[in-house]
This record gives sequence, C-alpha cells and structure tokens, in this order.
Amino acid sequence: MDQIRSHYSTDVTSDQFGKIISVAGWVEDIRNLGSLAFIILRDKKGTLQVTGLKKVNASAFETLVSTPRESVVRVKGLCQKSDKARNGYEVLPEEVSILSSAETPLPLGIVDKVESELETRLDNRFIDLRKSEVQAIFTIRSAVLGAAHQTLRSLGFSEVHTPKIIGSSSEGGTDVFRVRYFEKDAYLAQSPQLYKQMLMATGMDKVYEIAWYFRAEQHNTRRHLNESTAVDVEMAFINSEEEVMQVLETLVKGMWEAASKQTEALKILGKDINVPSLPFRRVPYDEALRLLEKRDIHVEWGNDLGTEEERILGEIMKEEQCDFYFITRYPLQAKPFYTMPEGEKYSRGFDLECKGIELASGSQRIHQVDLLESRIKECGLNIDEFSSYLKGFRYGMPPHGGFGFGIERFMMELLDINNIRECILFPRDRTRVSP
Ligand code: AMO
Repeated sequence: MDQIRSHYSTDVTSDQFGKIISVAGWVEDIRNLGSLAFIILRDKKGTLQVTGLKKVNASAFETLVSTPRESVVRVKGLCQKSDKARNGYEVLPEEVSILSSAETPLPLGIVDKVESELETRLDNRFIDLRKSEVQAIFTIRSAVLGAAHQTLRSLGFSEVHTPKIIGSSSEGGTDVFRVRYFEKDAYLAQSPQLYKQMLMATGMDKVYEIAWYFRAEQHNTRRHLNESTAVDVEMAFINSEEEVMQVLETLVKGMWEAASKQTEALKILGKDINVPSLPFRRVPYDEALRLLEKRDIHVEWGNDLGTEEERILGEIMKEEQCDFYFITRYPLQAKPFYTMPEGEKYSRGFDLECKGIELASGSQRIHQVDLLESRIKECGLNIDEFSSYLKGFRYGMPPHGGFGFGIERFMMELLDINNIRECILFPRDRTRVSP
C-alpha cells in the first residue's frame, strides 16, 4: 500500500531523482507567479519545494495554489534535482490530495518575522509547536529524558510509578491541590516523596521515577509551574548524602552530554553546549552565606536563599568558572520534615544549583520512626495524616536518601531559556489551565 508519507523532506536522496515519490506535510508557503508556483511543504524533519507548472498539470497546480496555508496535503510527483530549490531537489506534482484544509486566518504565523506574545503562542500551542525552533526544544527534551533513563538504569536503578492522587501532602506544605475523592478529600501529589521513601522498606533499594509534581503555589514567576515534571531518585543503604549527590551529578552530566549530541536541534536554536566536568563543587550553606556577605548581601542564618540571593551566588560562582555547584549542610529548619538532621542545627540536605537557579534538592532521610515522628510534630504537621507513611518505617527501614530534579528547570539552564513555560508542552500556571 502507498503510505501517506513515504518520504520525510530531508530523507530524499539523489537515488530518488527521476522517480515518482509521495510526500506529505503542512503547506508553509505558496508563491504563485501565475503559470508557475512554488509551494513549501513542511514536515517533522524540514521543508521541501513542490514546483507547480500550470501547463504541465493544471489541476494539481490549481489545487495547490488555492490551498490555505498550513493545510495538510499529500503530493505525488516526479522528484528531480534542482540547484535552485533549497534542498537541491524539487517535486513536480502529478496528484495532490488535501488531507485537511486549514481555516483562515491563522491564529498564529509559523514563519512570520514578527515574534508573537508568549500568551498568544501558548493559547495556540499546537501551531506554535510547528515552528522548528519551538519543536527543537522538545526534541532535546526527549533526548535528555532518554539519557536520564539510560544513566539511571546503568547505575542499577529501576523505574517505578507512584500514585498521584494521595491522602496526605507529600512535602508537608500548604501548596497542595485538593481533590474530591468520592466521600473524602485527597490531594494531587506535590512529589513522589512519601512513596519513594516507603519503597526503601521493600528491598527495591534503587528506584527512580520521572514524575509529575502538582503544586498550588500562588506565585506566577518565570521559573515556577503549577504542574511540572521531575526525575526523582531514592536509594537505600547509603552512608551519607554524598552518595546521592554523586548519582545526581552523574545524571546531570549524562543528560547534558545527550543534549550536546543533538546537533541539528542545537543548530536550529543557535546554541552551543559544553558538557560540565565532575565533580561539581560542594559549597556548604555557611560558606554560601559568607560569600554573599562579601557582596553586602545578608541572609539570616537558617533561612533558605531567596531568588535574588541565589542569583547573586550564581554570579559569584560564575566568576570562579563554576556553573554547577551543590549547596550542602543546610540548616535543618530550611529543609522538609523528612530530612536527616546533622547535629542540632544542621541537616544532610542539599540543593543543586546551576547559574544561580535551583535545579534539584535532596538529602539523606530520617529512617528512624521516632525521630521522624518528632520532626513531623516540630514542623507543625498533623501526624495522623502520615500514619500510612510512618507504618513503612516501623518494620525495618534502611538508611536512605534521594533527590528530586526539575526537568523544566534543567531545560531552562541547558538552553538559556528565560521562561519555564517554553520548556513544557502545555504549561499550567496561576492563570492557565488550557489548552
Ligand atoms: P523540591 O520541592 O525542591 O524538592 O523540588 C525538587 C525540584 O523540582 C523542581 N520544582 C519545580 N519546578 C518548576 N515549578 C515548580 N513549582 C517546582 N517545584 C519544584 C525544582 C526543584 O529543585 N521531595 C523533594 C525532593 C527530594 O528531596 O527528593 C522535593 O520535591 O527543580
């Protein structure tokens, strides 16, 4: 059977010259010169030129020139070498079928020189995604996710999926979406935290999940989403959080390397990628505060770094040729209830930063149920909500730790993208739930 798409535009090779081929795609542009017309067809891999000559095939010519832009058509015709056409060949149409006609006017131009507003683009995301520079982001995203699976599997991790409708808030915060679950209230998971930890009590001692985070955070910033994705890792029988950080930096390097091999997509985006070398620098929280103090930025001990403080620390580290760095030994009060304390005031929690933006956070966890219960109470949380989680700690729980690593944040830093909404297909933010 003749396939609808027998050739991608860029798959046509010189051995097809002189042969009849079928191509299909979106009509990107039509230049009608009266008796001659150039139609640019676009598909996943690029564009090709269909050259219509009225006197050779009047019906194919008329169909093509009257087709609205962005319609999907299939063209069967002679493929011939052409030095003038952009790919070095053209297709002379013999048969044209309109597979789907586009309405006019288009809500968004594909090849317009004028850049549309992000809101307009997101309102019409399915068209926005037809632009090669927008699609290139997702080609790279797919490649880095492939590398994440590959790297973690090669390190002995198994992929898991944990529930996204849950009975208690995963991070202990208030930023949860409440859902009606038949007669009860439930929440959308803010992260797989509680479940990945419970799995540590099962003998599945190295797990990862490419997970959805649902967070009802009110702020509408360029680096927050209300629905985001992350790579979550949990590993048992660790001696300290250092082993967790080593997995995280290996993962980041693997993903960065995979991105650097996406030469076509990077060319479209005009980006060059330099793979970072390991190990990333470890900057204890107290040292971070001292570095900031030298720039007259005072952070009260115990507080998490704010956006601006993180940015300035990023600048300081950049001056030392350091894009990636861990902030380690956080104060206990700045970290969630499940974080293992280190002495009275400190914790075994860390963040991974890239150029002043947090990409990941993680820790060694508390595995002793008594300590965990007292930390839940100290953090002002309702212990009854955590009963099924705590049960997982009562019958043999090894020392463990892990991290959550934001995929959209990673993409922003990888490709120098200013707004996180560009890094997810259909963003959910404070005001957007559709499309
Ligand atoms: P945390 O809350 O720091 O840690 O989240 C981990 C990483 O997920 C990304 N992220 C977000 N990205 C975009 N928009 C958001 N609203 C958003 N929230 C989080 C960030 C962040 O560093 N359970 C712990 C992880 C762990 O300890 O295993 C957690 O969720 O890149």
